[in-house]
Amino acid sequence: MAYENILFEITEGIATITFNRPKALNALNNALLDEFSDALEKINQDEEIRVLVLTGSGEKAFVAGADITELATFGPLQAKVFAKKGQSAIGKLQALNIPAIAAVNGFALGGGSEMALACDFIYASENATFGLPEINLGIIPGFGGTQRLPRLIGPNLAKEMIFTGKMVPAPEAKEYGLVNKICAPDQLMDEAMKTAKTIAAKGKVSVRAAKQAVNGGLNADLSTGLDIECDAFALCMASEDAKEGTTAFLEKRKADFKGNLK
Ligand code: CO8
Repeated sequence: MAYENILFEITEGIATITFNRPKALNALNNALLDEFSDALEKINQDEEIRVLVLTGSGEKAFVAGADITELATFGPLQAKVFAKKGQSAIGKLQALNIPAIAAVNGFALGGGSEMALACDFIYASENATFGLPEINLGIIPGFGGTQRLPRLIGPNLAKEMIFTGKMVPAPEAKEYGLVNKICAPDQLMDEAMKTAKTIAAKGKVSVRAAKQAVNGGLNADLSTGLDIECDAFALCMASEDAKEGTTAFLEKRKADFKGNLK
């Protein structure tokens, strides 16, 4: 599939997807969601890719939400199809077998916030603004915001954001626990890439297992979560990386993970 609404690059095992409709502040339309979904499938099939970084084109926006021009033409059935398409793409992002970092470089509104919420963590530029302003359009978040936001920042802060549609600047978003790190705008991608490289240098099996254990346990009770962790731990112990990591420690040298899924 040719991409016209996203940029997709892979460098040294790190994939970058850039939402690329800067004239519409990278708003999510049908075509963009199809391309995004296609790129995520490619990433999941490519064992050489270790980390995904998501960002937006231009200085103003990560993603300013679903494309309201397109949204305004939908009847209820089209709205349901579009909401399912967005949820499926964003679900694929959350379920990606490698870590995904959102580098939020401006407005992350509506579907844009929901996209960032499905990443494993968020770095934001000083000028980033988060929000779920759907209430101002007479609708509600439809790409998972009513579900993922309360799980991340707690129900009360999430409800305040959803009921008021308020804009949340980066420092406040960090206080909420929505954002891990705030960076100067010109440092944002460097910081995200630096962390991506750190993760990419770890064992491939253990990084994937850690993500599965955390995500698998989040929606389960503690006892089920601990079982998930045990299974993931056992899987790691069978890997070449665990052999290398423990041997390197005992030999007092730095581990040299080969990047195999064995
Ligand atoms: N969709 C389409 N176009 C957009 C969007 C958008 N979401 N946001 C901005 N644009 C366009 C503007 O129309 C404008 O285009 P043009 O230059 O042709 O007039 C251009 O981008 C620049 O925008 P502004 O001139 O408005 O820039 P400002 O700096 O004045 O304002 C804002 C920036 C505050 C981000 C403002 O553009 C804004 O409020 N945008 C809309 C934000 C919003 O409400 N997002 C939520 C959308 S709904 C959603 O995401 C629901 C997801 C679930 C859907 C479920 C489906 C059924």
